[in-house]
Amino acid sequence: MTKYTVHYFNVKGRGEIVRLILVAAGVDFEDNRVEREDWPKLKPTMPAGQMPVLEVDGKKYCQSIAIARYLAREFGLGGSTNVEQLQVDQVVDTISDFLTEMYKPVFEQDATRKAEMNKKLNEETIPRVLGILQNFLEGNGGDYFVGSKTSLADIYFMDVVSRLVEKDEKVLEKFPKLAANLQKTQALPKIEAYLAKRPKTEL
Ligand SMILES: N[C@@H](CCC(=O)N[C@@H](CS)C(=O)NCC(=O)O)C(=O)O
Repeated sequence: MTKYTVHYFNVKGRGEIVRLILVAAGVDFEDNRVEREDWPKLKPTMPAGQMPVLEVDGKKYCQSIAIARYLAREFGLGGSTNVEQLQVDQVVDTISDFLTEMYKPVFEQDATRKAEMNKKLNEETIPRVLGILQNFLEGNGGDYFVGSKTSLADIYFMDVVSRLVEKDEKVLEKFPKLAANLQKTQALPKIEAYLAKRPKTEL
C-alpha cells in the first residue's frame, strides 16, 4: 500500500487542501505538523525549501496545487474529462490567487497599511471573487462547481471560504448557492469527521 506523508506547519495555510483531498478520498496519511522551531533543520530536506510537501513512499514533492491536482486525479476528484479538468482548474486557480490576496494583510507590519489592505480585501476583493465563483457554480447548474459530484474545486472552495465564514458569518449572505455548496462539502461524512477533530489554528 502506498504510504503518504503530508509535511506542513500546524496551520491550514496552503497545506490544508492536500490534507483535505486525502481525507475526502478516504486515504490514510501521516499528518506531519512541523513546529516552527524544527523548521530550520528540516528546510534543506524539502525539494524547494518550502512546505507543503507530499511524501509518497519516501519521495518528496512540493507545490500545494500541483500536489492537490495529482491527488485529485489519482482518487477521482479531478474531473471526468479533459474539459472538466479545465473547469476544476479554473476554479482552483481563482481560489489560489485569492488566497494570496487574503494573506497579504496578515503579514503586513505597518498598522495603517494593514487597515487599508483589510478594507480593500473586505469591500472589493472578497465580493468580486465570490461573484466570479458564484458564476462558475451557476454555470454548472448551481449544485457542484464541476460535473455532478464533489471535486477538488468544491473542496478547495470549502477549505478557503470557510476561513472567511469563521471571521464573518455573513460573508456568504448574498451568495446562497455558494453557502449551500460549502455546507454540502462540509457535511460529507469523512470531511465532517476530520473537521470535528482537526487542530484549531488561526491561519
Ligand atoms: N507555491 C508554494 C508556496 C509554498 C510556501 O510559500 N510555503 C511557505 C508556507 S505557506 C513556507 O514553506 N514558508 C517557509 C519558508 O519559506 O522557509 C505552494 O503553494 O506550495
